[in-house]
Order: sequence, then structure tokens, then C-alpha cells
Amino acid sequence: MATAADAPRTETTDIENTPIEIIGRQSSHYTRVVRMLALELGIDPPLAPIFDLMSTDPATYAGNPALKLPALRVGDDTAWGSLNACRLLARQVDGGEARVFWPEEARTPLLMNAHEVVTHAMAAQVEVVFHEIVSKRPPDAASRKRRESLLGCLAWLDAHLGAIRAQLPVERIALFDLMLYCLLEHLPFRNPVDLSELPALTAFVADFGARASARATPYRFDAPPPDASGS
Ligand SMILES: N[C@@H](CCC(=O)N[C@@H](CS)C(=O)NCC(=O)O)C(=O)O
Repeated sequence: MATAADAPRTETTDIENTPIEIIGRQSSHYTRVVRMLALELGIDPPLAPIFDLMSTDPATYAGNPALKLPALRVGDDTAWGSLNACRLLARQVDGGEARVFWPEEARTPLLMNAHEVVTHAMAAQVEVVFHEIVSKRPPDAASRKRRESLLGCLAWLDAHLGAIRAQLPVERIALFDLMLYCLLEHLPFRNPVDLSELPALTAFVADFGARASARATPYRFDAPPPDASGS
């Protein structure tokens, strides 16, 4: 019997009739990138929250064996990881993919490096928060290096932000901007870092934070539903 997965795919889904949901957390900077992109593209899919970040069951993460979030479900299709989720999401909107400036479209070394650095800094932030805040483990050589690497990325981004953004097409939604904004906003929420010496980043957050997509997606922890047993 043919399943939905066997059916020929069109590039753009019938958005009115296909359920779309983001699987992730309101407290996650990766999830926020996907949520903000959706809003920038004019859609507002529901968020199915993952409550237990320590779960080792891939089913908790929409089947992702890496045990990572977010994911995006569109009908019977599921994409794991924020970049895949963004791409699948953009394909649901007429002309959506072309409205986004994707990391692989960077042509100059500066822009390529900017994407590498912001991508790394987002991942380093996860590791720093896990080690220092969630697990409350004492510093070790690896964790010190990771924090230095995060701080070094922030300093580099601050020093080059003007030149980087001058190379981004103003008429498109740059994934770089969304990633940087979600990372910078995540710092005060989970891992306070003094940004006062980083004026370009500080100005960027203030400016980008005025967007409707930013104001609609503040970081907060998802409240688990009350226990059915009432205890
Ligand atoms: N490459 C993935 C990374 C996602 C990621 O690290 N997500 C964090 C939440 S913000 C996570 O799943 N943390 C749980 C863990 O690392 O165990 C993406 O782009 O979505």
C-alpha cells in the first residue's frame, strides 16, 4: 500500500491544509531562530514543547537520534535541526526560500567566516550552559577553553559586524541576523556575559529586538502540563 511518504512531493505544500508544527522549547536559541523565521515569512506554526531536555528517547525529539532540538513537522515530513527546519519551513511559503539569505550563499571569506563563527558560538553556548549552569560542574581545561572560544567569537563578531552586515542583502531575511540575535538574547537568559565592551553587538540587539518576530518570541521556560494524577 502506498504511504504518504511515497507520494510525489511538490516544492510548496498546501499550507492551508497541511499541519505544521515546530518541536522545541521557548527557552532554546535554536528553536527561536525557526520561530522567528516563520513569523518573518508570515506564518505562525504552533510550538510543541519538549519538556524533558534530559530524555534519552529519540521520540521526545521528533525521532532525532542525536537527541537534539528543534525539529519541524510538515504533514508526514519531519526535519531535524534548526537549519533544516528553516529550509523546510521556507518551502511552505510561496517564494519563501528566495526571501531568505542562507549560509551557503555567503561568497566572501568574511561572510563565510561570519556564518562559521555564529554557528560555532551557538553550539558553544549550549555546551557552556550544560556544563556550568545545568550540571553545575566545576571548570576544567575543556570548559575553560569552550568559554574562551565563545567570548572570542563574540569579540570577533563585534569587531566585524558592520562589514558583515554591509555584505548581507537588505531585501532578504538573513539567517545570520536571526542566529546572532537569538544567540545574543540567550546570553542574559542563560549565561550572563558582559556585552558592555561590545558596542556593535549591543546596538544590534537593541535594533533587531524591535522586530515583531523578536517581540513575539521572548525566552521563557515551557511550563509542563499539570500532572494528571494531581500530585
Ligand atoms: N545543530 C542543531 C543543534 C541543536 C541544539 O544543540 N539544541 C539544543 C537546545 S538549544 C539541544 O538540543 N540541547 C540538548 C542537548 O544538547 O542535549 C541545530 O541547529 O538545531
